[in-house]
Amino acid sequence: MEGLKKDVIRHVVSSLGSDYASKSAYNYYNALALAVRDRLIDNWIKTQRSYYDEKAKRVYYLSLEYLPGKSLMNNLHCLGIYETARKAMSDLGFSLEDLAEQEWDAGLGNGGLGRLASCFLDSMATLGIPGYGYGIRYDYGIFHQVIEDGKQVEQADNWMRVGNPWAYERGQHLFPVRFFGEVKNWTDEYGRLRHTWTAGDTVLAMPCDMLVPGWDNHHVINMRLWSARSDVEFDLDFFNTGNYLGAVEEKIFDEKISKVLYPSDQIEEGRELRLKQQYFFVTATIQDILRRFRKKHQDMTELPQSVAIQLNDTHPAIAIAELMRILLDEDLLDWEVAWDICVSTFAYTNHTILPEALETWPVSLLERMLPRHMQIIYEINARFLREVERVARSEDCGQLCHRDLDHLKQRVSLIQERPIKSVRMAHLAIIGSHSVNGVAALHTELLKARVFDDFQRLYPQKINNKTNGVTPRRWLWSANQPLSRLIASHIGTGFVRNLDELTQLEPLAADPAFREAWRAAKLENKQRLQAYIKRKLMRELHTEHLFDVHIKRIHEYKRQVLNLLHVVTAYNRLRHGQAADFTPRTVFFGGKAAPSYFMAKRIIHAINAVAATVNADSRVNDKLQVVYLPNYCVSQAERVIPATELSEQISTAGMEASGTGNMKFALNGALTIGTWDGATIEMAQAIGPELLFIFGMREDELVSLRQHGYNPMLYYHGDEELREALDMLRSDAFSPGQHGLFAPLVDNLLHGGDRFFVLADYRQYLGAQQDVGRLYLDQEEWTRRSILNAARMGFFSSDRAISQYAREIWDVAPMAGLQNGKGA
Ligand code: T68
Repeated sequence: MEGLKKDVIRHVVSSLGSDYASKSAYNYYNALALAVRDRLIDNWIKTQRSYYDEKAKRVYYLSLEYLPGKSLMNNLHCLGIYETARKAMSDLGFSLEDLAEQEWDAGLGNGGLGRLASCFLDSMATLGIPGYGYGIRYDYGIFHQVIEDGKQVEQADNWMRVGNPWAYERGQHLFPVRFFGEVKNWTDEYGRLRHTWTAGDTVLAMPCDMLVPGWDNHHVINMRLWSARSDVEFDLDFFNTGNYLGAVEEKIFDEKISKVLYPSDQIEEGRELRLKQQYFFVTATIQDILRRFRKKHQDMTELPQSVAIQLNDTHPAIAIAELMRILLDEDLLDWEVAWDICVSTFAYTNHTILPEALETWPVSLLERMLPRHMQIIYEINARFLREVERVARSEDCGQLCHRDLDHLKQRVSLIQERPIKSVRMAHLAIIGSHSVNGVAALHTELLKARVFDDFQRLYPQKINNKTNGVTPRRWLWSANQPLSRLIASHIGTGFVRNLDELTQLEPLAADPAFREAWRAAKLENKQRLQAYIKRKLMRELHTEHLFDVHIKRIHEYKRQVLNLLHVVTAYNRLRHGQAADFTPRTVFFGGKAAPSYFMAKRIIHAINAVAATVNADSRVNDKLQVVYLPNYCVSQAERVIPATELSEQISTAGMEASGTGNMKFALNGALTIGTWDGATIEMAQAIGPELLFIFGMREDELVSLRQHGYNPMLYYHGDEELREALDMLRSDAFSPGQHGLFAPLVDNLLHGGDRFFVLADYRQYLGAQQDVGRLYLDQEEWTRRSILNAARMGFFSSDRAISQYAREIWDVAPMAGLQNGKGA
């Protein structure tokens, strides 16, 4: 401890240039972070060296998004120095919790996809897998959400304004990134046509490294994030021609590339800057991968034995064309050889079946910005369509393909003609990869049967499932110390590395003393949340209420509106005196809406309007409260999830690819009210469906309902409580003076086809909520189920997921000596 204290003081003085006697929490947080980073960097260097020494096959995870959240607590826990740090900082006059508050969340992602990437890096580090995360260091991460007059207002997230003590900026290792320009043809000595891309504009990619430690194993992997730097300073002419301000403007223009994260999830943002970001990221990453590979290899055909590249959705899929370009134009390989290398190296993960989220780029834009890549994509397509023709004519594809060959070719082509001629990035990713995976069993089945059914017939081995997982280090151990300590006191700490060990809790569910201790831990978390809400929102929570929580991005398919209709119905019953047996509850909502997503923003407004009415109504507010948690983010989830008793996972069946929040809640002992969707299905199967509150129509039932003509008006007319709730929303019951404010929401349900079947599931949802309320009154049974839920969540560790990727997709093994955890 004395060592750590000395290091912190030294950093306050010599790294931050401050007086250690002036007790600034900001300085002491930064100094502590630097002292922790010192303890990581030796192991990071040793880890990187060992990869070279052992000629290890490396895994590169390419993701435009990461959501690491805060690093301090997680890193202290991984290093096993949390207690030491707590005491050291207390000696210096600080509470560790307060210091941790100084850190800004690294919000370099939108939601589940970005958070999954961060969980996966944590697992690679813990399992000893030679992995690297690659991404973009956005200057502005996901916007900061404030609620003003009930509405979402976006503020810039200038997360690095106060510096980032965790990152190493490596300004000396810059990679050139080129755009535009033209392609020149030439003939090589064997008479073959060759191509050279002479590009117009150049910017530079600067690496910023963040260290990702494994759990208690000395293995530290790298997350390398690229930041755009202008090459203007390198081109002295620019400054010397006298156009100084012009040169500076150009510099600013170049550096715009990594300025801001696109804040939309589940819709495609077809903007030129977004494509620039993607290519900027991809070419810098591929150059870096090949630089490392070429240190030990001359023969490019050995690449797939040394390198696996995982594409996190299609956002980095242009990497396939980029690697082809390098192999063809720089290494001068033949097409077939280059293509084999690509396909064997790449693998692609799909995260959505929503058609509006499948990425396409206009051919005209690609031709201008990346002309050589567009040529390569055309050539990939021509060869692929010839192959399709061959397979379709062969016996093994059956008559179906054959008869309909032209249509089949149009459907699978990399190019779609309408509404504008564009490249389908998912098709490029499928064809250019040896593995295509979905993120939960149902999602993968839907990919095979619906979205990519043609590809499933063409390549029956390619599409596979890897159900998501979450890291127990952050989402149980670090976020929920009260519960973790209780668990550890009975079964030891092995579960942090091997989550299956939680099954040892099962017998304890029958032990009344253990149940009481479990409830005490939950209560401690609820009180902690209560204190936080009081500080942040100046609201008093009732900890004896059932804490019912719905936090995730706001999206119609996630159906926050269904939850809201339940709240309005409960409010009506209480008002009308029809709910004598109502179990008191506080309903929490939280989540960001894409700034351009009108309906999602209106949903936020409606939730806040209903909350204002309910909370102000003294007839009901001792029994029902509604809280909107502004600015939902990773660190907020870490506070809220451990305090949650009921987890809302109520997406339209078939629409949520997996979900990962669902896993975090159950792991922390919340019971789930949910639909038969995404990974919630597998959770129900692992836990026992009777221990969750499953309701609503299943995916196949919705398909048939849609086919037979779904008429939401039937539900409206047939259900009095539903009608009352919708009419109140449509009139100005919750928006006095602003008549019609929420009419678009209601009209969308009643007259817009209710695409997400809110009305169809309303009655069943109410029934399930009734069951929840009843069970909560029996605290012994509730607690028993809570324990069993957590005990059976072992499968949903990201360690299991990453082990499967490693074995079944990447063909990599953990580093020697790290398989069983402890490092040398
Ligand atoms: C999520 N996808 C899935 N996308 O919705 C969720 N999209 O079911 C799943 O659990 C999770 O991925 C992990 O597999 C997203 O989060 C995005 O954030 C996104 C971002 C940009 C463009 C499109």
